[in-house]
Amino acid sequence: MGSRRACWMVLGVLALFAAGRSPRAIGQVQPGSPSKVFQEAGGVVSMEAEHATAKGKWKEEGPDSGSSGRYMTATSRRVKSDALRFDIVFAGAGTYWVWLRGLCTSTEDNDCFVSLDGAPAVVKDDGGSWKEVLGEKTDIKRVFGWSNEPKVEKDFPGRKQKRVAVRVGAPGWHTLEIGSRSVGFKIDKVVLLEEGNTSMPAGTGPEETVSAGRR
Ligand SMILES: [Ca+2]
Repeated sequence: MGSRRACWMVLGVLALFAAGRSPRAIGQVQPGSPSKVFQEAGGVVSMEAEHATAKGKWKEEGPDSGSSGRYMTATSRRVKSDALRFDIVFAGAGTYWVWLRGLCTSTEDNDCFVSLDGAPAVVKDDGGSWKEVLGEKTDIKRVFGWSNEPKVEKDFPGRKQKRVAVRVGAPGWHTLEIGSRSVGFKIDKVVLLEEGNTSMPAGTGPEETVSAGRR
């Protein structure tokens, strides 16, 4: 083989390699890599779990037939610092219901931690005061579905009717974290709806509300 022919072959292989690589690199988000930044728009924040910044032992999986794109699975138990981190720009202060599109594998492993800027999520008690919760849970198995139910102590009054919220004290940057509490707990999408909006997200939920900004 002549040296010129060999040179053209090497260039051809390099070109094929580059062409094959670039489409896969676009839009690919790996756990732990810099993620999207989200924004509140019209009282809604919508975020794919796989677009969070994953810290610690979360595994990216899917897509499955019932998931919105890919999803994240917790692989550690009660390690709050193993968390999906969502950076969000809020246009205004307010109280937001935290809807999780998720599923659990058993009633023993059916919950996660939820915090905003390091403070645990809250529910309104029977007296109308906001109280911190242990976390958020779902009893949905096998197929992804929406849940807004708190994980609270068994003696918490009216616990079945309570709904998990986070309270945003001022406009601007805030950080929502979903911490690992149950092995095998899966989260597909997270949607925040302002307090006046009491409806459950439908289907796979609203389009992602992505911000052009960078933190
Ligand atoms: Ca998803």
